[in-house]
Amino acid sequence: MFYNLGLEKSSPFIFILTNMIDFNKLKEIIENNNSFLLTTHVNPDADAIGSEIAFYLMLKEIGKEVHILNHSKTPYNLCFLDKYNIIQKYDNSKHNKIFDRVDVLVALDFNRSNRIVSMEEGFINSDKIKICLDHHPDPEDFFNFIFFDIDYCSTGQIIYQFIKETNIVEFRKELADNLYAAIMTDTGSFKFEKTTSEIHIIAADLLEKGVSPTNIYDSIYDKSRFGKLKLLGLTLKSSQLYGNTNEICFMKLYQKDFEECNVDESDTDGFINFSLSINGVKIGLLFVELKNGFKVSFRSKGNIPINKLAEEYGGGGHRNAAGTRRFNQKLDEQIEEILKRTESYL
Ligand SMILES: [Mn+2]
Repeated sequence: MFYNLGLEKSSPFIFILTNMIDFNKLKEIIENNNSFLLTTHVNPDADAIGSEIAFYLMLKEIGKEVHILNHSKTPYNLCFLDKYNIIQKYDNSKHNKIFDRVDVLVALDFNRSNRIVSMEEGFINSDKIKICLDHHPDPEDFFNFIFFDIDYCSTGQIIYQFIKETNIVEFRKELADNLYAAIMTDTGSFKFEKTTSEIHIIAADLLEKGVSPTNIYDSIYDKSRFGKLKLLGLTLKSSQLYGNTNEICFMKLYQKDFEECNVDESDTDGFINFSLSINGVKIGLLFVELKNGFKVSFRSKGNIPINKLAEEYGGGGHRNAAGTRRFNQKLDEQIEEILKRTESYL
């Protein structure tokens, strides 16, 4: 059962059944095809990488040809998930033919083409089957099939549920490790809103498969390089309250800060959350100057739909956590305007 939300040929089929994804259709696509290209969003997090590796392991186990190509290099704290160095960084001159060589293109943990930056053109212009497994709202319509629901805490949870319901492969520890990493991080270590009793049951099941929560947490969060701590210091030092009611807290980082601390963009993971740790603050922003533009991370509390604000600037995300990237634009020229727009969301 599914709702066909698009009648026109160009519209994707969206498989949702009262908050459940139609896994039989996904299984059918997997069974009827032989080669797959998996990819995920720029600056990947553990849900992105964990989902890719889990999906890879599953497809390999049933004898498929699988490639993983990403726009970004895997952040160093997530490399432990990619034990066999399967993930390759996309290089247009080397890989541009792959989009038409495989049977199925699989988008994991993103639903907008601009999230894959250098791979965007090849991906959307391919005439192969394009599928999306994701938990972000408002998917774009360049996919043939979208398996998504915003009630899932993570893309990892979707893959977990798929394997559970279809028994397509046996649930091995390696698979469990990757899905646990995905779920743990996307729930903010089991504290965000979508941390339901069901999520804890899933976590318990993954622990039964041999996952060590201590090892996974330690690998992701407690093996940072020293420069990250220095960078956090600069980030916190930059924090300011904004607006008549002081309900907005923003922080900013510049390229010179990264150079000073000898770190990169991936080391800002988690910093944005400090902006919401202040009593009374309802919206947090982190501005980060990039080599070729800047990015903004947005967080909000309660019912403030901060993804709508991100959308105004070409980005997107979840209701309480979103972001955007502005290429070839100057951070300092836009901060004030973005903060003014932010105030209108209070
Ligand atoms: Mn995710």
